[in-house]
Amino acid sequence: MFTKILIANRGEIACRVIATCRKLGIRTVAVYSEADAGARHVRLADEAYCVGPAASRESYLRIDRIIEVCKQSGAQAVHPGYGFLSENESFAHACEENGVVFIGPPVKSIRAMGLKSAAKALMQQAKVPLVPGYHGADQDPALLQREADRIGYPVLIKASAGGGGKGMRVVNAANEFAAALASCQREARTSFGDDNVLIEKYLQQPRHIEIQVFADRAGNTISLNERDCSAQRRHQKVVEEAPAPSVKPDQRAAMGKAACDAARAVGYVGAGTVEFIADSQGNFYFMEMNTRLQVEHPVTEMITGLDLVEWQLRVAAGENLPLTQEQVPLNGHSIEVRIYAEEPEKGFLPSVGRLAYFRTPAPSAHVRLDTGVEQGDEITPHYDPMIAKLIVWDHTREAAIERMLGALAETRIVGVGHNVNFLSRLVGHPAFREGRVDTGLIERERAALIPTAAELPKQIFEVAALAQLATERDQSSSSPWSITDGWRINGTQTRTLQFSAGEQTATVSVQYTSTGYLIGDEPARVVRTSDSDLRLTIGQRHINTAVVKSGEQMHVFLRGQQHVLTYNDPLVHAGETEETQGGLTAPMPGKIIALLSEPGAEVAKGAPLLVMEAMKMELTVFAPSKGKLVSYLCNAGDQVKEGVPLVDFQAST
Ligand code: MV4
Repeated sequence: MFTKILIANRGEIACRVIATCRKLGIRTVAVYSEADAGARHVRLADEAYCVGPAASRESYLRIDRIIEVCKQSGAQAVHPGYGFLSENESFAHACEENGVVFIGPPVKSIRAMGLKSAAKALMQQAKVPLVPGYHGADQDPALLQREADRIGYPVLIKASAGGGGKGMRVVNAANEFAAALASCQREARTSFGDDNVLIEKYLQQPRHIEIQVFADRAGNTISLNERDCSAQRRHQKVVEEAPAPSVKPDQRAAMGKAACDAARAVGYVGAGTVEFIADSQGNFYFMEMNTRLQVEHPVTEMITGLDLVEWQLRVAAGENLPLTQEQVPLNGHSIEVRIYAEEPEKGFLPSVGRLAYFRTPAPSAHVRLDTGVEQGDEITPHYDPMIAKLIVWDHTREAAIERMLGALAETRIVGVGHNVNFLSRLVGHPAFREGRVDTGLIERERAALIPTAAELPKQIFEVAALAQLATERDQSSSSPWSITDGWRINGTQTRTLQFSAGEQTATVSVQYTSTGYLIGDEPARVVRTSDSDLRLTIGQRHINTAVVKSGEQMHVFLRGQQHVLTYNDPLVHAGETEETQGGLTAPMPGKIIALLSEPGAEVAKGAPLLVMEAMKMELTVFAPSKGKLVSYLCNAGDQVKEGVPLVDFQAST
């Protein structure tokens, strides 16, 4: 086994690989871009090397730099994760040339599956089921038209060099074919530099079912069951599960065999995924093979109890597969959702910003969370906006759905927009619950999954009001209500709190009583059980909720949905005048360029103290008043996060 490997990736998958290495006693080398200097994968690895600026092209995709770090660090092998260089033939080849083991399939397998027409021809020879279609070399438009007519409409034209849904055109009738062909070829030429196409019978709303395969160098190839990844949006997977709700044991066996035949046909070694589409009659057809570990591998791990990264490392180190096909377990049901920094309400617009608050359910035998970020970290525009993968397991699919809804309700994210509410609605949707999941589900049920902003019920505001009062009570030493006068002394026993949410405004009046509060004529109590969790009682109702304040915003987490309100706090604006605005903490994430003064120096108000570079601009941090620069808390060259103290400064009076 290796003693040290390099992980040529970032984010959750880099952290995931590091976890297995730690378990096996393998030392880890991380690479990172300038934007990721403080990232979780860098913090977790034993060593880390910067490979370039934020842009992936200049860092995570720099084959030369990554090979250089292998040599420098003495890493014996490279795990490419997914995305980036994971299916890049040149990278796999460069590793080989430099005596570093590429933890992935042989170059020839990557190449064989890279071109779809050639891959389909190979699959045909191996008797893997294919959608009726044409994947020949002759690209004469008249011939292609005849082939489409023969297959029968609707047909799908696909770019031969494409994948993941790029460059596809549906053609419903013969007279639309020529125009669709020309448009597909144009897109293929610009996107892939190759305008070859193939034609297939178009299956309406198929299921996406994929088989996890594993092969070793001794020629053993096995299937680790299937995953259903039909819940997608624009070819981006949203929910994945294993086993597939529609697959019966004999179809599983047939798909598993077909997937192993596909892998053998290209001399596969390591972890791979053979993707099929399936119709409602149980027919299935080969689509493509992904020659890497996939994002959704955890659901397979949950139902098999296996560590797929461990298997990858063992196979790459020359060991044989530890199980035979008959020994592969299939226990219970697992579901994964991808938590993205994107706003479904705004057309799934990606969101960036700092994770001001980030709480997830405690890991257990039922709940797993794979992430590359922690509270306080930044979601940047440079990379994929996935915040985390939440994975659950239970004995049955129904129980797993309940687990997922519970785990989503315990997921609290404040600071960036996210899709958690959307995921709760999707997993809780009747069609999903009943296993009626196909590739058209999200689009069809859009209205139910992304409701337009409705009036919030009064109870949300009552919860926010009680949370606000409880916060004041819990911080009573610093609460102006207890310092100044108070309501007790003055007999001001009623508080009136004002909130807004979008266009809506609400006023909640709360009376203090000896045992708690009175809202309307209902007695209320508040028990705080964590920094955000509250147990409320209003009248006879018991309400478990969580409330996170972020400036004037209050995020109320109630019954699996997150609501954002504004609390119009009369005190916030009262105390503002004396504050010197920020100044000595980093106003945004960036890099320290120069320190301009000396520790111990007495400086005048407005004296420049340091220069940093952020968002491609230089900005200077000035002394907020006359005073003493006690010490610098950073060095030139440091990458700093927003809010990090930069200077210990003592104002003189
Ligand atoms: C298809 C298809 C219908 N019929 N092929 C899209 C991604 C690529 N891997 C294959 N894709 C499809 N190929 C035929 N002959 C429908 C899709 C498809 C799809 C497949 C899987 C998951 C989501 C999808 C969404 C739209 C279309």
